[in-house]
Amino acid sequence: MEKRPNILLSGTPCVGKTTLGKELAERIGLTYVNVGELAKEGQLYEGFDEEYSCPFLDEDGVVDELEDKMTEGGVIVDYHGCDFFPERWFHIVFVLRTDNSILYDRLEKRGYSGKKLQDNLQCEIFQTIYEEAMESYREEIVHQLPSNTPEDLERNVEQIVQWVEQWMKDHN
Ligand code: DAT
Repeated sequence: MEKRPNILLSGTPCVGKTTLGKELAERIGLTYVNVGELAKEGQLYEGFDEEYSCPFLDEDGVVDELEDKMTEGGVIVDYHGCDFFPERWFHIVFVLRTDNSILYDRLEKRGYSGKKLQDNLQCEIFQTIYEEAMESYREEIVHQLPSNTPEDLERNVEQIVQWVEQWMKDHN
């Protein structure tokens, strides 16, 4: 069977992971997996986060759930964290980045306010997810992508499509 790469899309909530991931999946026929949705469907939670009034993700449960699919290849994974996936899963990691004022508006539109909104903005300002990615994967495979405008989206899609096509040529 033809080998296909696995791609991780990470970054602060609202940077555009879902938008990019779904568009990409459609364009190149890879499978899109939203880890948040997966957890919801399978009730892959453990314990409760009092600070944010939401359950903690059952990280091992998510990894077990995805293992077979990832081994097969051709999966785009979307999640706002990236340090608990096995490093071997991913051939490339993209961390999407959005300017503060734009991100503020997107978070507000999603219904975030107060501490939750501020914490997510800080997460982006301190490039928390980028650093998490650089610590969790080989630096050569971690890339940041600007994700502010529809033009950024289009450029990101084009670039990743090209990368996937080249990867498939090199590995098949
Ligand atoms: P995430 O999956 O990272 O939480 P999303 O894909 O749901 O983010 O996008 C959040 C909002 O921002 C949504 O209303 C779509 C919009 N958006 C995403 N990428 C964008 C881009 N490149 N330009 C303009 N708007 C974008």
